[in-house]
Amino acid sequence: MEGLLITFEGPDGAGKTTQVYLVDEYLREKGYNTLVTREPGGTSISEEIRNILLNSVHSEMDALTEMYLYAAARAQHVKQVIKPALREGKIVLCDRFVDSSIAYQGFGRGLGMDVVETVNQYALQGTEPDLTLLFKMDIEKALNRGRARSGCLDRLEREKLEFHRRVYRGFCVLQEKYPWRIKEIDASKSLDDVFKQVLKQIEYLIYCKK
Ligand code: Z5A
Repeated sequence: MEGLLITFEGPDGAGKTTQVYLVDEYLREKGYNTLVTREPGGTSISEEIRNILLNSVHSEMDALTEMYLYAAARAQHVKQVIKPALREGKIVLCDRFVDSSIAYQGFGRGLGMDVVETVNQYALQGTEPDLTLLFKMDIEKALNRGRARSGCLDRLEREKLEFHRRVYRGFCVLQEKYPWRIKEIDASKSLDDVFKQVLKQIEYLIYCKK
């Protein structure tokens, strides 16, 4: 089977990371070759960029700088990690990807979808997700879940609720624009229930690609 890129998207604290690891364990047990990675991050350069992006010290960061830094981290990640893994036939499970840039920088920061998509076309180098699981739930509840877990907030988590609402709207617009790729997961359910929804989508994708 050719490689597959599956991305996990949605508001902060919706349960994406938890599900990435559950899926990884499940697929490995079934004998699939998987790779878990994340954005921003996934390479040493991209992880350094992540530290700059999330550091709450940089409260003066301009929206354009932010967009380019996410795209720069992505360009390195795609070239160094994602493309080689896909060539090797791996199932790549990526915790956030380009849709987060469109939602957070395009809608949240107000740069607009077109600008962010255009800049990211270069970063993506022709790579597109085969499936995107969009974790949807009440954003306040999701943010509270994340905050209960980590305690201290990064630069984006410190943004006002209104910012996170615009981001969420961005994800919904993307879902309407790319319904064949972006599948909704009801993230308000229990861990097991969310896992069942996630597996249903992934197993269908694997069945279609066989
Ligand atoms: N960002 C951007 O602006 N532009 C971009 O292009 C990209 C990213 C790629 C990265 O943050 C930040 O960068 C992010 C978007 C922005 N900022 N914000 N805000 P990150 O990688 O550090 O964090 P995150 O991706 O936003 O997610 P997170 O905090 O790790 O949350 P999560 O992965 O969705 O949730 P979780 O860690 O799996 O679970 C959170 C808690 O809920 C935890 O205690 C779990 O045990 C619990 N949980 C999980 N599932 C459930 C269910 N079903 N029920 C009850 N409790 C649950």
